[in-house]
Amino acid sequence: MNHEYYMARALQLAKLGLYSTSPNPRVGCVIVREGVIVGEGWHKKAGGPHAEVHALQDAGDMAKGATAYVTLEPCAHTGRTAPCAQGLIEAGIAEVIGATRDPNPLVSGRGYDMLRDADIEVTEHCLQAEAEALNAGFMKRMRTGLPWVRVKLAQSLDGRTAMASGESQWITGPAARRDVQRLRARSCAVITGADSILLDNPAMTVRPEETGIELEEHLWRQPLRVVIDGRNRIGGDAKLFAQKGDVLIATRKISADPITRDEKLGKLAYWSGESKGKVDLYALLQELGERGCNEVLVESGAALAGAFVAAGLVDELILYCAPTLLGSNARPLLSLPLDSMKEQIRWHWQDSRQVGDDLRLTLRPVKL
Ligand code: AOF
Ligand code: ZN
Repeated sequence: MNHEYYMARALQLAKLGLYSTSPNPRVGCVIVREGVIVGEGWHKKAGGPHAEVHALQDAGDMAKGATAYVTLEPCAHTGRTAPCAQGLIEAGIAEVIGATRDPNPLVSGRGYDMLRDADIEVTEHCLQAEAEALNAGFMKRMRTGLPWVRVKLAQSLDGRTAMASGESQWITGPAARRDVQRLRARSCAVITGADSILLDNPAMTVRPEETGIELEEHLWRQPLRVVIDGRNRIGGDAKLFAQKGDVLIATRKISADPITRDEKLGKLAYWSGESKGKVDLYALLQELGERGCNEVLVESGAALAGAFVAAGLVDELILYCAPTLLGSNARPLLSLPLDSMKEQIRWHWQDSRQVGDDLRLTLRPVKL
């Protein structure tokens, strides 16, 4: 069997951590001896054992002389857990096949060096693109300090998101809405605007039973809910405060009469930052990066989504398109006042598929 075969299995294991490892990356490990998988492991949760530790435990004595497939460079630092590179050496692993380097400055090549110094043969870059994609958020945060920004939008066939009155329930069907629940569940933070809170009063929570995801009970987590409320318009009676999970209000200037909340349900914090009379979105993303957010999901109306796009802060658009016409009085997808063709903002297709009766289009910005 070739290296890609076992690495594909390690990636499959890593994906089991899609909804639970943050702020850590999703990592899988497979230990192979004489063509037989003798150990498997994946990282479940920050603070818990790394993938390699689970796999070595699973392999026991069979790890001696075996090959380890790791989707991320084994760590070289003592964090919440002991260095995995050391663990692989001590277990007598003879060869390591890696997919990506760990851009964490604490690791960043040192893990592979440690293995090579111990005369372990190391081959890098096996299924690298797939492994990078699985942890696009972690990778971006480690390299730039910013989270991966995904903007979710739902539109009609004629590119409309709501009637002129703001009424929008429902354009897309239940399958698309379940899909959005899964996007929320994998995100570290969900960002919305005061307009959406005032209009739709959403809870912004992950409802595990709606996701169709099977996860051990203790691994479920609620993303941080971020409300961008530059003018301090939302009130303490908004539904999101009554639901479990932390909330961050991002404003231009913190109100003299801030909202308070029964913290049994979760923390409520304020953050302020202003740029050109608006909440400073770039600085907010930096703040979320510092808080360990790998992936954030923007679920907002046309104005805020348009502001993220106009500022060039979007890494991925997820556009659900429903086969219905809302007509020319209805609201447009994004507030983005452009006048000439040279101002157009181009994207490329990353993926397209049908979800229930709707289409889900995934787009990435064309980088100039
Ligand atoms: C690995 N295997 O399965 C994971 C790694 O706080 P700690 O001790 O959990 O360390 C977190 C860092 O370790 C994280 O930022 C990333 O660089 C690396 N994650 N490394 O060898 C794993 N999850
Ligand atoms: Zn480790």
